Formats: sequence, C-alpha cells, structure tokens
Amino acid sequence: REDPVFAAVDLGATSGRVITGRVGPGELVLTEAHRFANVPVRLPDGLRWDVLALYQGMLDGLRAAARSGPVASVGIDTWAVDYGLLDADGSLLGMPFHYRDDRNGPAAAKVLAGVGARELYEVTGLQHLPFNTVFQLAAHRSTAQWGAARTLLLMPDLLVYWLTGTVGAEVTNASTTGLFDTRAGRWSDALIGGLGLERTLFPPLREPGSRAGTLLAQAADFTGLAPDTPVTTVASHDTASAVAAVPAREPGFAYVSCGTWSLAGLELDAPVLTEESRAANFTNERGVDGTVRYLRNIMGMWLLEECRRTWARGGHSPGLGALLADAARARPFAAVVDPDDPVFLAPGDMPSRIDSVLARTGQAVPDGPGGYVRCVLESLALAHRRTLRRAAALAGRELTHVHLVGGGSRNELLCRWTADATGLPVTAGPAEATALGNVLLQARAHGLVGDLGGLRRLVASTQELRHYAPRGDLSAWDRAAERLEAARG
Ligand code: LFR
Repeated sequence: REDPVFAAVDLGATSGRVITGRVGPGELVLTEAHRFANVPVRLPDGLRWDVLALYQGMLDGLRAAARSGPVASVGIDTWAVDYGLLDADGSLLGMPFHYRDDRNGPAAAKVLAGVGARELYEVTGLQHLPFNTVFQLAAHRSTAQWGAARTLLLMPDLLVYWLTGTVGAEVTNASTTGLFDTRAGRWSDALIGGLGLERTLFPPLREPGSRAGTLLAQAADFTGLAPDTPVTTVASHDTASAVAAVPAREPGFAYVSCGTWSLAGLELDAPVLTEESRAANFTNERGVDGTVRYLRNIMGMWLLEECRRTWARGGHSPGLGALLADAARARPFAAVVDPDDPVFLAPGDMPSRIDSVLARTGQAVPDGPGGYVRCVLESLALAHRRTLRRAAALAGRELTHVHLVGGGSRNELLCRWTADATGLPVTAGPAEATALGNVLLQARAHGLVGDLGGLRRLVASTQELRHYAPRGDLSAWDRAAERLEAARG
C-alpha cells in the first residue's frame, strides 16, 4: 500500500503554491504540483489582494495534485492579519485589502488613542504593527460596505469557506488580529465590545488538526478530487506552520523563519506580557498545541525582493546568483540600516529609500547593486542577532543554537552572516518549512505522526539541512551593531 498524500496550499506574498506531501514511517517527501504569481492590485481606494486569482490558482493546483494520485486531505495556510467580509448571504464584500496599504497608520493611531497600547498588549500580547487586523477594521468601518458585513474571515479561512461552505477562525491566525485574548485562548469579548465591533462578526475558533469540512461539489468537480476529500484545519498562519516544522531535536531552540519577513524568536509555553516585552515590541502569537510564538517581525527578504523589482523596472535585472556573488565581494560593513524602519514597509523604490536612510544616518550610499545587497543582508543578520538576544533576555532563556528556515535559508550569505553575527551555530533549512508544517499537521490529524517533537524529528531526519559554525571574531559585528544602535538614536 502506498503512503498517503496530503495537499498543502501555501500562499505567500509573492507566489502561491500547491505542494503534495507523502508521509510514512521515516518518509516525508514534498512535490510541487503548481506555482502561480500573487500580484496585488492597486485600486483607486487602496492596495488589494487579487483573491479570485488566488482562489483559481489554488483550484488549478489542487487539480494538478489530483492528477498525480489520490489526495487524503487538503490544508491551507497564508500570511496573517488580512481578511474578507461576508454579507448576510455569505457573499464576499469587495476585494480584501493588502496589509501594506497605507490606510492603516492613521487608523492605528485612532484606536490607540481609545484603548491604549498597554491595555491592548496585556490582553492580546501582540506586537504593534500598523496593519494588525484591529487597526484595519478601524479604517474599514468608515466604508459603505461595513454596514452589510456579517462575518469576518481571515484569508485562509475565506479560502476554506469557498472550498467547503463552512465558517471558522483558525487560532494561530486569529492570534494575529489584535482581538484575541492570548491567555484565555479565545476572542476577547471585552476588546471587541469595547471597540464597538459586533461580536457576531467573529466566527467560532478552530484548532489545527480538526476537520474543517469536505469539498463542495463544484470544487470536487473542477479539481477532480474525491467529493468526500476532507479539508483539514492546519496552522493556517504560515509562520505557525513554519515553526511547527523547525527541525529541532530538543526544546529551547531559537528560530528565524525567513521569507518576505524574518520572524525571529523562541517557542514558549506561556506568553510574556511584561512592559519591557511590549516596549521591545515582541509578540505572543499562538503556535501549534497551545505553544506561544514569542517573536518579532523583521522586514526580511522584502528589502532585497523590492530592490530587485525596482532594478527590473529600470531595465536592469541581474540574476540572484550574480547579485549575491557581487555582494560577497563588496566591502564589509560599508553601510548598515535598521530593517525595522517603517519607511521600508510600503511597496516602491527600495534603493532610494535605503539611500535616504543612509543619508539620515551619515553613511555613504553603496556602489552598485552588490553593495545594496550586502547592506541589506548584513543589516538583516544584525537584526536577527539583536532580536534573538532580546527575546532570550525577555523570556529568561539562553541562546545555544539557531534554526533558520524558509526561503531565506537558501541564501548562504544570510545564513553564514547570521551565524557570524550571533556567534551561534546555525542550522539552515528546510526552505519549505511552511509547506512541511502544513502537510505534517494534516498527517497528524490522520494519525500518522505523533507529538510536535516527533513531527520535528521526522523533518530533521528526512530534509536536507546545512550547518554553519560561527567564525571566530565577533568584534566587527559588535562594532557594526553599535553603529546601528547609534543611528537608531
Ligand atoms: C509572514 C507573515 C508574518 C506576518 C506577515 C503579515 O508571511 O505571515 O508572520 O506578520 O506575514 O501577515
């Protein structure tokens, strides 16, 4: 008998994929069935996700998966915080907003004038990001659509709804909204009521591992999947799926989930809700099995991706390999920036924004693309170091080892410099941590793998990993870190 195959739908900020995973004793093999671009669209009233293209891409991907053999279940993960609103008929009201839309900043300030950042943190434990759902909703309320809204569905839950007709809110993602009580593990009725939001907007919570439903006839017909194919609730926040698949052999590890964002932190049993933690802007998002993802967002490979898009618009598109080779040859520590600078958040010309930050901090602008890439990667390595050290200090833990997972783990310079800057051994990979986490949660729901530890051991023993020992002298990194601190003011 063949080992069962699970289909993971993993939508990222730049592309969506459907990946199948074959799981058996000592076996975990991923195959990409379909990949499609995710291109946000700027409408006159804001930056939107093309959710119909994403849904169609997912269906095309599931059809490709079905052609390769029987599929035991489907699971869906995406980025966090974004949502669609349904009316009383269950129809989607407009295209969901993109979290990089700039309506959120002013709305966040308004909400915080009412609730207070401390009170919000005490309940939700969520880092402040201007695009947290709670702030997006404050902006959305002034629209005509709002009066018709009856149900809020986060992105993965919206896609599950279109596949199955069932409505729910998966907890790892609900914990990124700013309306979730992190200690109680429930929607915060007090916050929802206090902000004047209808409690009935927020659907019942779902735990990863539960069954969301089975395919609606139209989805089964189109994809060729069996009509009774279950859609399993996975850790639908992509970062939660990635952390579940960190190939750690024992607890106490630190991680950086590195893609469009770098999410750097620890896995804890309980949230850290101190004032120091809030001031350092650490988040307590839900992980699998009630764990806490204690981490901070760092702007991540977005800086590099957006530089490359800017250069391509100017007719200059060197391949990534050539750029990285140039970066390796560029002068070390010529320029460093704080990746967390809010100026980098919106889409647009990234090299000019780096120039403006360098001018503001009295540094010379890089000489050519390789210099920019070096600046970005060294700055990210420094941000990884700073964030992991802060996380450990705030949580009362010691750092011994870093796991770098996600697409960024393919970037050897980033892995190497993260090891050198932190002075810690780095294990790099798997690059497909999110899809693995998605597949493994489905496999576990089907009784194939054990607890979180067992699941991680299966990743460690089956996936290709690379190891980076820190290279001696930390002092150059210390000096660069000091320069950066001084520039941050
Ligand atoms: C990563 C991620 C981060 C979240 C950001 C926006 O893909 O999900 O965890 O903060 O996207 O949703």
